[in-house]
Amino acid sequence: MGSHHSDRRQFLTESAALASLAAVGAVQSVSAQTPQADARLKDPLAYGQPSRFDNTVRKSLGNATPINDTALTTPLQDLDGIITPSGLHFLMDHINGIPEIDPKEHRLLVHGMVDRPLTFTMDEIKRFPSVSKVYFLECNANSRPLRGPNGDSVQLVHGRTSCSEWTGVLLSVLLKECGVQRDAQWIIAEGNEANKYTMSIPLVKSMDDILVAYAQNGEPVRPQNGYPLRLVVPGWEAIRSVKWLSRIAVVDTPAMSWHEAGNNADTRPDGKALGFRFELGPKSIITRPSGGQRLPGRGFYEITGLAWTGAGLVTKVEVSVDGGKTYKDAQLQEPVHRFAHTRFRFAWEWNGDEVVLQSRCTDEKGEVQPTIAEAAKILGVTPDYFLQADHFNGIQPWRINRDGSIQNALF
Ligand SMILES: Nc1nc2c(c(=O)[nH]1)N[C@H]1C(S)=C(S)[C@@H](COP(=O)(O)O)O[C@H]1N2
Ligand SMILES: [Mo]
Repeated sequence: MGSHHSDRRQFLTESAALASLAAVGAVQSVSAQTPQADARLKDPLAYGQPSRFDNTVRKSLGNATPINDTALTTPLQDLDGIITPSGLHFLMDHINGIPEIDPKEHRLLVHGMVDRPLTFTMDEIKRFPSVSKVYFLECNANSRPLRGPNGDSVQLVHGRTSCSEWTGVLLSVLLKECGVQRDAQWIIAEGNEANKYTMSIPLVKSMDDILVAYAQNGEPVRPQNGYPLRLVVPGWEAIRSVKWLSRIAVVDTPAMSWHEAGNNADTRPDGKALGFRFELGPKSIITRPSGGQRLPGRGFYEITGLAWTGAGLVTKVEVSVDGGKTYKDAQLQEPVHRFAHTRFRFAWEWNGDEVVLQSRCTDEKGEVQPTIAEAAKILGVTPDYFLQADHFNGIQPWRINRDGSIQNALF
């Protein structure tokens, strides 16, 4: 482990892939080109803000859990297209306060079962070939609570998912740089907030498509979303997408950290824990019209919403306007990206009767979004399990009453 505090020169000599980049010459330090943060505060045009007539904002779930969580939800009902503006990305933190990290001081250490333990500065990470991908994140606790004062709001129930264009370097590139040893099976990723949030991820996924991201929608990742560096693990429960990433240990067994073996391993009624759940199932939500809204009268409406799946591509979204008796294909808005939110639209004429609207997603693996009854069966629980537990990807019905008001029709 002695060599992991390599200086810049040692990093470059040890790095075969970067040798040619070094010859290109010095790229000016990115941080040196960034204006002072207070320039933004002094000049409202230095960094643009939404119109003062627009009040599209995140909402807090309050004390969602007994620990010191921050839980802020994306206003899905107010957004269009598939990109979540960075300032509206949902937030889930198991900490008190956001770490303030100077990117010049930040380091990523990769060590453990590797031939060459290395530390990377932010400038070094940005010299590797970069990748930009549109990926959603969804908290494993999304779509909870389904009942109670929050149950009628698409934002408060389902707003713990967002979608950004993330830019960074593939984790596999950094791991190859260090030379992963043959018996390695897992990585343990750690954030550098005070309590060192820790997650284990199988090496197979780590060598595949995980991003070590420094940019979100074209600008540096927001402080709350992991500035200056975070993992983005496409298609998997967002608990693995470690923010403020500062250490990766390559190992042969998972850490069984509190966040993966305690807090996020829900216990079923039979006493078995739902630990190490990775890939998210197919899911879709009608965001307009949705709970808490009110239709002004009969006539034409465009039903719209979002679909996503841990399998990769959303291949079909169907909409039912009769509570699931019959479904018709919705239109998918281009471009459709793998592991991204997919926008769907469906033209509809409301005749003023009470109706139940719902959507159903099918993905590239041929998996179909389940009803709540089917979802419960998959986990071996009863539907009311989802009133207090995680991992709900069931169909969300919204009831439109004769007066145009809309409610959650699940419970
Ligand atoms: N370091 C660190 N990483 C973290 C967390 C955290 O508390 N600390 N929360 C995790 C959880 S539970 C989720 S759902 C996602 C949320 O990412 P976001 O806040 O950028 O939306 O980050 C994950 N990564
Ligand atoms: Mo989460």
